This record gives sequence, C-alpha cells and structure tokens, in this order.
Amino acid sequence: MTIKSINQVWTSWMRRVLELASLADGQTSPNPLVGAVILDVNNQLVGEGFHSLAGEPHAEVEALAQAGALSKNGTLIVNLEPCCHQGKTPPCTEAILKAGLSRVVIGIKDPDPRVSGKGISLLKKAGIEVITGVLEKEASYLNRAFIFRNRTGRSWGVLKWAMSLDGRIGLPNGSSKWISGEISRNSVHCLRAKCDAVIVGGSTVRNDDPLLTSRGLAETEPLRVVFSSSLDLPSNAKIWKTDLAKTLICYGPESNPELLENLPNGPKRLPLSKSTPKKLLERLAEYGCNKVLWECGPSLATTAINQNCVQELVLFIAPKLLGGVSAMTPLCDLGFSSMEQVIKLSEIASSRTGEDFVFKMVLGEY
Ligand code: AOF
Ligand code: ZN
Repeated sequence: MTIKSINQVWTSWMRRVLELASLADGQTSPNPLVGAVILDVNNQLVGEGFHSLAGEPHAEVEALAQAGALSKNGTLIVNLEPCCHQGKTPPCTEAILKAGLSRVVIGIKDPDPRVSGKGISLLKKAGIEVITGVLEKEASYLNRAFIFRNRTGRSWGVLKWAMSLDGRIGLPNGSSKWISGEISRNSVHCLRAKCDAVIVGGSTVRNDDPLLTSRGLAETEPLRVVFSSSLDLPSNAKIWKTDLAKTLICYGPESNPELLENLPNGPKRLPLSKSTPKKLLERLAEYGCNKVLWECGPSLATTAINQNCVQELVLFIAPKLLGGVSAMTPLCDLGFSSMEQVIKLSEIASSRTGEDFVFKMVLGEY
C-alpha cells in the first residue's frame, strides 16, 4: 500500500473512533471522551471500545478485551494519547505492551499533566510505531471541554438562549414563555444531557421556576446550579426537589447566608470567595465539570461573556417578530465602542429544529 492510502486507512478508522467516543457524550466527566479500535496484523477490525463513565475501564482496555489474542502485532487507533499513570484504573500503556501491539495511531496528545506526552514517549521507547495527529482538528473539537478545563482550570461554558427573528427574548411586559417551539425545547433537553451542570441566576428561579433536567435523556442528570448573590430565592421552587437531579446553591461573601435557612435542605450549599462567573467555573471544574450550560438571563450572561466564561453559543431563533424598543434582548451592554472590539464567532453550524433555526458557534480559541 502507498503511504497516502495507508494514511487514509488510519483517517477513516479514526472517524469510527470519534463516533465510538461520542457515544458517552456528557457522561464521562471529569474524564475525556475516548474511543478505540484494534486492527489485527492484516488491518482487519478485531476490537472496538469506548470509555463510558469515570472509574470504568478506558477505551483502549475495552477494545483490547474484545480483540483478545488477535491484537498481537496489530494496530490500536485511539483519539487521545494512551495514559501511562495509575488513576482510578491502571495505565493503558501497560495493557498495550502486554497485548504485543506493534503500532499505535493517535488523534491528539493528552492535556492531562499526568500524561501529556509521557504516554507517547513510553510507547516509542518500547519500540512501538507511534503515529500522531490523525484527524487532530476533529479530535480536539470533540474533547474541547476536557482540553479547556485542563488548560485553564475552569469548565467550558456554553451559553444558550432562544429569541425571535428580531432578536427579542421577551415582550416589553416581560412575557416570554415559549418563544421557541416544542422541538427546540426538546433539543435543549438533549443539550443539557451533554453538559455536566446547568447554571441559572436567582432571577430565573424567581421568574421561571424551571426544572432544568434533561427529562431523563442523560443517565446522570446534570448538576443544577443556582448562582445567586442576593440569596433572595423562593422557598418552594421545583429545583429544590433533588430526587430527579442534584442542586447546588452558590453564593458570594456579600450574600446573607441566613436566607438559606428558608430553603429546603436537599440542595448543597457552596460559598464562593468571590461571586463571579470565573470563580464559579473554577469551583465547578474542581467538582469535575468539563462542560457547563448557562441558561441564565441577560445580565448574568453578559458578565459571564465579559469574564471569558462562555466559549460556545447555542441560539434558537424562532420565525416570529416580537418588536418593541424596550423589549428584552439576550445580552446587556458589552461596552464596545468600535466594530473592531465586537466578539467574532467561528465554526458556525446551523440547522432547523422544527419551525425554528438553531445556530451553534464557538467564541475564540480552545
Ligand atoms: C479516560 N478514558 O479511555 C482514557 C483516558 O482516573 P482514570 O484512571 O480514569 O484516568 C483518567 C485520565 O486518563 C484522564 O484524565 C486522561 O488523561 C487519561 N485517559 N481517560 O477517562 C479513556 N484513555
Ligand atoms: Zn488509559
């Protein structure tokens, strides 16, 4: 086979690996999404696997178990550098050497400082051929939240809002229920299932009384986070019932924690040293959240953007005109005075959700 065609073989298997990895999207945090394929010495598929949950076997180990003795002198294709450390599970490099593989094809280097290139060096030193950077862009995108958390110590923020075609999230009188259609609302449940936490401010709890679950789409419901600087919260909100999903109440030093006594005991309390989105996402990263969803109102959304706590936007646009100069808009003033300063969006993908449109995009680098 020519070099070009063998590279195409690795690329097309890497597509399958990314597909396998995505099967656990939203379920693996604080761990990454990892898929693996084993080919035998004749490049025939003999094993597949993916990482399903933190604490469960890594993708490589799952695929090797399926391949058994057929992995001898074969090739492993995996989207993330194999680990070489003892974490909740043993090092994958050991399993690779034991299986007698002769080649490992990798998408991206592992940003986890316990691995970060050491897995690749160890395999090379043991005489294994290592090929890196296969579908690197796609592999980085799949694990953008895991990479971001390792690089910055903060969770990756996704901000979602639904608005009319004229950019309104409510009427001048405050009425805003069901701007987007039912299919869009179902896709929000799907989006929540792929996030580790959903964050709202106190005003969303007071005004909308949301449930904030994935309606059972996620095996483990995302953590519901109420971020309130006043702690002026209603005593009987749906979100306080923690039988469906966990709830965390986060507040800063200026809040009056005595107000917490009016609330049920189910939700956990998390005092922050500063009541800023940045501090909140640092603490949620420590909790193991790779990706969080901001489902908040304009004021908190704007502060979150200003503090670089939003990396991705998901916008639902309903083909409706709400009008009204004083009608609510999704963001408050971002403080820009020239078009050079405005936030530029990239990697824009658009599709329809029923009668509505959905736009997904990324802010800045990851
Ligand atoms: C995964 N799944 O398939 C691979 C991972 O605590 P542990 O033992 O589960 O180790 C987690 C680390 O292992 C993770 O941060 C990443 O660096 C590495 N590789 N992790 O969860 C996998 N291959
Ligand atoms: Zn591993």
